[in-house]
Amino acid sequence: MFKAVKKETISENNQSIKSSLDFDFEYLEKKLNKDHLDIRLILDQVKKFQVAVPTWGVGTGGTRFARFPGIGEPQNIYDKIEDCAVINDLIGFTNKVSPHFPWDNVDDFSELKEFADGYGIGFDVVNSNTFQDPADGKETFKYGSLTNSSSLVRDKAIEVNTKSIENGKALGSKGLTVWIGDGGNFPGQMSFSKSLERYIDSMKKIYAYLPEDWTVLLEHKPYEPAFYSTVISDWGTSYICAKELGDQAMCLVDLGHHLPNTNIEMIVSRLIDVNKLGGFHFNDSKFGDDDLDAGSINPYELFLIFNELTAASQNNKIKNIAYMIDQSHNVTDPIESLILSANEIVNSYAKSLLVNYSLLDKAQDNNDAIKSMQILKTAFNTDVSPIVAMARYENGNSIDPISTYRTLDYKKKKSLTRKNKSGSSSGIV
Ligand code: PSV
Ligand code: MN
Repeated sequence: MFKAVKKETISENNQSIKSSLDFDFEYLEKKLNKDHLDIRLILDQVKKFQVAVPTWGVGTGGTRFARFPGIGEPQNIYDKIEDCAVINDLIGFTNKVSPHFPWDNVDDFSELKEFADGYGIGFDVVNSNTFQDPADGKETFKYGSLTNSSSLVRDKAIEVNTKSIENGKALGSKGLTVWIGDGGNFPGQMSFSKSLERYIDSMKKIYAYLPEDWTVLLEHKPYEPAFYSTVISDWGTSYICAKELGDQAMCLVDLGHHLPNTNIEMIVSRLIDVNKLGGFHFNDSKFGDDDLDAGSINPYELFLIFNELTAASQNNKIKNIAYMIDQSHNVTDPIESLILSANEIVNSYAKSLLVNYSLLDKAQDNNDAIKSMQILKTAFNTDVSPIVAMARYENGNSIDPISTYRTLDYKKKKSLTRKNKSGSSSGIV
């Protein structure tokens, strides 16, 4: 297999800090032992954790106002795969990417798959884009896609989705995420009722096209690009539609797609209970759909989400949840942001593995609010970074991925061949 980062570079960098990691790991092992926690069992689970990187996340994002590209920006899906391979070679937790169509369209998908295979990169759930106009046609999605009042436009939007499924099949994917920007800016602009009916009708056609072993993930979002009403605005609407479509339809929770102060971990629990939690888009936010780096603003919330997931998984209530990142990196090198975000996600997962759920059950049954809260806080406050670093090391990756990455001078070298288009364009991704 081809390596984006040489094995020797990783081991050279690891060599000088391995004894320090051993020291921290042994200290944590003793600490966890006191609570009858076996650090090796936790490490084994952490070593298996995977979260997919969005292909659109390795390019610099932007806002409605401007985009400031960095140097050596990926110019096409092949460059994006290379950047994702750098991330995965350094951390090992991201061996799949989640592509977006038509952004990542190529003429020959088997060639693309072969290229990615060569780097040890696979393809997770694919995404369809009907929030921008299709490049080829007369139809416009300006007034909606799957919910448009024109059946011609709806058919075009359905076609974007069925083509995405075809592309995904060629790439070895097993799922499609559908997020639409459809909605209205004015009261009265559209019928809430008819647009939802049209959504379900269009989705039924996409669902009928789905291979048997595929899942379709419905992604909700309260506002933006529509600022008065959005057709699939919340998890309740998403659930109603997934239920109507059938067992292969599940709900996807993008952490940024909730109004401020929403209890997202409770939504996660509800979707688990109704058997409709299918996947995540991880990111963080302060105000709205900010698409900031996972765990950078509210790491406790991320932990509480994993707390629900781990509790449910220990009770065999969930399987095959698609974990994906969905972020926009406006001021950082996206590779560094994605390295840290994936690690934050793994970190939260590792912390949730420290929670003693039978003790928590008892405390809850005894109405002991303080004890219950303390059980969660103790896990959250434990520094599990030696476990996550050891997982990376034992998987053959970097103990300190950011400093290893910086020794590569990767983007500077890439800038010799990857030429950015001049000027700065706007655009949210
Ligand atoms: C929309 O805000 C979203 O979260 C959807 O997942 C899109 O596919 C993605 O961002 C990229 O625009
Ligand atoms: Mn998303």
